[in-house]
Amino acid sequence: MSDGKTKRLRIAVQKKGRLNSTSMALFEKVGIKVQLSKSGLYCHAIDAPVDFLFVRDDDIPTLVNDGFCDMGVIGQNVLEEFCLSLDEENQANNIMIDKALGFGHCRLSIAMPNCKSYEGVSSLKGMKIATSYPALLSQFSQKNKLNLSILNISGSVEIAPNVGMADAICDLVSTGRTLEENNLKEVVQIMESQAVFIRNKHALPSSLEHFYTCLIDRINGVLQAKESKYVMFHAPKSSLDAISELLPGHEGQTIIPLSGVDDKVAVHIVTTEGVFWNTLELLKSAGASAILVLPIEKMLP
Ligand code: PRT
Ligand code: ZN
Repeated sequence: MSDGKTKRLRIAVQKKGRLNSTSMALFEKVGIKVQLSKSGLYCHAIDAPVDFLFVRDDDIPTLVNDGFCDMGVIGQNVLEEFCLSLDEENQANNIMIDKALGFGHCRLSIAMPNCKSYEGVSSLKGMKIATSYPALLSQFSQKNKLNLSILNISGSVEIAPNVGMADAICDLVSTGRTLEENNLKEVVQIMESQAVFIRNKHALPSSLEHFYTCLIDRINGVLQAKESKYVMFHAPKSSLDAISELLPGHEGQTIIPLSGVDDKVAVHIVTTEGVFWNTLELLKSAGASAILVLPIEKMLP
């Protein structure tokens, strides 16, 4: 674990790449600010007992599993690949997933050249497939009795079929553009992934455990606030209940009298789901007026 004497949490974050800036923006939102130098691999947070270690994402599970870092932000895809390789080597798994973070969404899929036919998973039998996720692909192969030959390569997987190195690939997909550019089609999805906050399961010193609990509450608050909206409108008293029910995921409502108006009230509602234009139009046609939808920055239950 991180050095007990200094009583600071050590969190591993990707140094460069897709998860870096969103991870650091999340930490800033929960009140952990850092001054980053461009080359910095390690930095102290300003107002919180936290140090960040900036590394390649592939190293994060090992750092957390071995206790050099207490926590980390990582894609589920990298984490699951790591956990399977621990199992294969009969090594202890000390990692717990604490929180799915709602960013870095992608899927791990098998893709084949457009020109080859695909008629279900059994079409893949005996194929040579290039991937950076050999353990996940091997698990898929065994489950589906495909007897795949797995070519483990660390980057530019998508070129493998075009240069004759493999029949197909197993790689991350988000928009699908990379596959399209390489004349490949996605045929099977092996897993869905997003960024997760992980920790080493061994206990922290008690003062840090308390800080950590607050940190998770704050992360929950930020994630919930992202989805939630504060909605205000005026409504006739007679149709108040019907109008409020139109808002998805609404949790209680505050009713405020309007001075000089007897038959209408002002209503304030927090909804935990998105509010779309058609919902506002429904509110309006049910009698609501002066409708305002505001974003929520922070929430604590
Ligand atoms: O240098 P380091 O090792 O730290 O970074 P990296 O190059 O290994 O990872 P990086 O930054 O590319 O991705 C970090 C994490 O972001 C991944 O482990 C995933 O959890 C998540 N993520 C989300 C993605 C993608 N979307 C993604 N589209 N990771 C990679 N891609 C790549 C994919 O490999 C393919 O080359 O983007 C291409 C496909 O994208 P589309 O949009 O064309 O489909
Ligand atoms: Zn990586």
